[in-house]
Amino acid sequence: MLKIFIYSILFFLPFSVFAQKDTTFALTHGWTFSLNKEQKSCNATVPGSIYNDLLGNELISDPFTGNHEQALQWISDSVWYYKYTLVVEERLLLNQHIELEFEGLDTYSEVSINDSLIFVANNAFRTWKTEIKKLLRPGINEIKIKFEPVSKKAKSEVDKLKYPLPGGDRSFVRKPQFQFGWDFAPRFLGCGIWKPVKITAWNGLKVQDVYMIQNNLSEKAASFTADIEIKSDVTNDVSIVIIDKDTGKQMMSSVRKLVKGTNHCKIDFVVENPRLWWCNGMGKPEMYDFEIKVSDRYLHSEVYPVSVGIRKTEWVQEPDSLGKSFYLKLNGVPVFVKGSNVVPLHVFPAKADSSAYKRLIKTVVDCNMNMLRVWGGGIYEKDIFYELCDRNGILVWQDFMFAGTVYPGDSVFVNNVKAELKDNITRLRNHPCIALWCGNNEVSEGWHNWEWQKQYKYSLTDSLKIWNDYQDLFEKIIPQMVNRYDSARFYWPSSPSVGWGRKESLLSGDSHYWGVWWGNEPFEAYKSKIGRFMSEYGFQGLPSYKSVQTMAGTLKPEMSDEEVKNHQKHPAGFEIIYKYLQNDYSPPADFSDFIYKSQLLQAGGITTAIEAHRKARPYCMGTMYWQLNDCWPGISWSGIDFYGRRKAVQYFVKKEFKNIIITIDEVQDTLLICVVSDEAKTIQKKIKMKLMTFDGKLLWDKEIPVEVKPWSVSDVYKVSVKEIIKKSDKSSILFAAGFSDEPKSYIKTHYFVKNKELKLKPVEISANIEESKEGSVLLLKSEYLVKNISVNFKGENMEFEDNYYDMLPGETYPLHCNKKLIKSDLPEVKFNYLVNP
Ligand code: BMA
Repeated sequence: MLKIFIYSILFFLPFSVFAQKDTTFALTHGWTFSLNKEQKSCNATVPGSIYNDLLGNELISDPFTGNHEQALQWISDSVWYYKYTLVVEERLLLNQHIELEFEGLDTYSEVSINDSLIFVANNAFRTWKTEIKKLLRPGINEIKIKFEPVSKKAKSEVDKLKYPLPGGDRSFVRKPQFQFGWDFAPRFLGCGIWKPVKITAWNGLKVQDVYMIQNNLSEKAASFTADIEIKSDVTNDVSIVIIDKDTGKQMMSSVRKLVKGTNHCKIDFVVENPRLWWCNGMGKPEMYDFEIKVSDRYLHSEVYPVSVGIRKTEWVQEPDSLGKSFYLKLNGVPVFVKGSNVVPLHVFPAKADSSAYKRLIKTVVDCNMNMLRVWGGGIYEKDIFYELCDRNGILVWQDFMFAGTVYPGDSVFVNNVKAELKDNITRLRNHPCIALWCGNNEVSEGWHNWEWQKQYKYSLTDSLKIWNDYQDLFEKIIPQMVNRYDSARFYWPSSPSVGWGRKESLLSGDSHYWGVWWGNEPFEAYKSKIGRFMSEYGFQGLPSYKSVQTMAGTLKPEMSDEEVKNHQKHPAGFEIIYKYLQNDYSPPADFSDFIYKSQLLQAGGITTAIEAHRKARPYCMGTMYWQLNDCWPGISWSGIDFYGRRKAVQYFVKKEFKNIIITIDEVQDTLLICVVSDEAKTIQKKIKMKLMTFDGKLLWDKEIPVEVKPWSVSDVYKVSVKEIIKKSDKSSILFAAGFSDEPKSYIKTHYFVKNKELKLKPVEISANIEESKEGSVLLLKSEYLVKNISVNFKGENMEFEDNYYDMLPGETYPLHCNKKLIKSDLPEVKFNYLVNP
């Protein structure tokens, strides 16, 4: 016995005495950068970007203000050097493995350690990781990165191909496509270490990845396979334990044999009586947090956290008399998707911190959305984005990062893309929020409808080759990769499936309907151009005057100022807004009035679309407007501007996305009141309706009970317009309808003439303040109609729970805001509303 004991001590000694504790540390502080090797270095922020480092060192003017953009292009065309001094203690070198990992390098870069080259990186979407133990020495070590300009690198690729691609340089460069300039974004290519960098030292074994595969799901049980990828130095037995962190329950324990190298240990386990993951508005997004503990007899052990949401998703496409349905079933229940398209939160994505993501997702939840589309011209979002979507029940339509051009088909490009796909699919596949993978944004649409063949004079052979490359990438390679790494998830090759100019676009698949805006069709067209799943449609609205002041860098900005124009990236943006505006609104008095009216115009247009889409359920099962947010202080289609201020549309959307809404339509001589419900159960409601003059005279009213059936669209009331308005002046009366259990600002209003024909005049608004738990309540009242009131406090970023609604005459409207206001603040509360000259 003693012999065995001594023997085993001797056997384990070399391992146990020298076994180091695995450690991971981030290389965040201490980076420097310079323009060339000789120049003095300045402090750099990592993760970051060259533009922010230059700005942080006060070496350039703010790229976001005025028209500095042009003057700062040299930065993207220069070579930049980043450096890090790594002080290595002897202790670190005792570890068997030391790995250096860059989660993201933007883009063409050479990384060396102590002058030995370790990577030549060429894809901002990939992770770059390698062993560096052999290159390290005790004491001072230098990590150097040389970033080559995209323009130089891309040129050699462009020259290799004998025909041009519509995206020019950008088609060849695996870097966020919008950074090349987009119709809502500036052109700042830049470079940098845009995601975290870390060193991991480990010994014996290392868990590389855990893939949680949900097998079967019933009310009683959800069965899983955890596919645990472990790197091991030796052939060895390991114990693997899966623990539910919340309950402490051991879900499964198993001993597995590892061989030297990479191992996949598949462990089955069952969750009994599973709590399901639901999206916002349909239930709770229940999550399970597990810990996977792997340990061997040499005292090597690792605890790997992994979270899952238990749910079943199916994309249904069933032929019907008109075409083919296209909708998502979550846990067996059809989901009417309500959401928006999200673009990167910052042109230099490293600058968007977790609080920016938290604020955004909070707004998304508050606005009753259940899905976001991560648009293919941006980035595979950061982990925090998906974690927040998981925890808040926000489904994600995930595009791969290809947009608005065709791409090369050579093997170097394709292999680079394959590595990118593997990195990102494996990083994201455990997130329950991801509802589908989509190949690209508007690449198929562009090829079929944007006349590239003519514009670039492609020969028939070139055309065939380009289309063949397209099909290879988006219809073979990518689906194969999805199938290999995330086989349970649905893959959809391109969004939209058919371009909006073709009638088939409304019969099946998802649609981007741009007849309004790009096609100059009136907002009314939204009522008939309804597809199965509206994944894009939109209209620009200017950000608030305060935001325009900041972006222009002037106190009295005008639309014609170069500083303002530089923030409007659509070549005819202002003209299009103006044209639509003239149809409906009286001419703006000044730029500030133009801003205000542009917001109302946008809000009205998007409301028309959302109501039409929701009323068309189940034919149409999704509505996602373009776009939710901005990546810089720009003038765009967004609902929330870069500074976080909501435009009018965002307040409207919140109400239009509630599970149960009222719509009012005037069809010929009839007013139609309709109720749309996305609720799973029958709900009893009361609707109050009235017809009144702008100065408060009641002409007609009615209250009706309604039984709102699950997932329904029902006409609940109709009345002849003539019968109720009689001889009243149509330009000074309104019809209002609202649920009796909802706030007054939610009451829907209907007018009988265009906005510009309404008799709207300056009014007196009385305001009082009451304290509330979270801040204050403003009590607002006017004896005459206040149309689209916008309340502001010193122009600050103060959140009012609602804004831009109509205030009916003689009624008091309580308005909650998130700051404490006192009586003496009242003169600082400013109102804007619609007045016609
Ligand atoms: C959509 C998007 C973007 C674009 C937007 C507005 O189709 O996919 O490419 O910014 O239109 O034009």
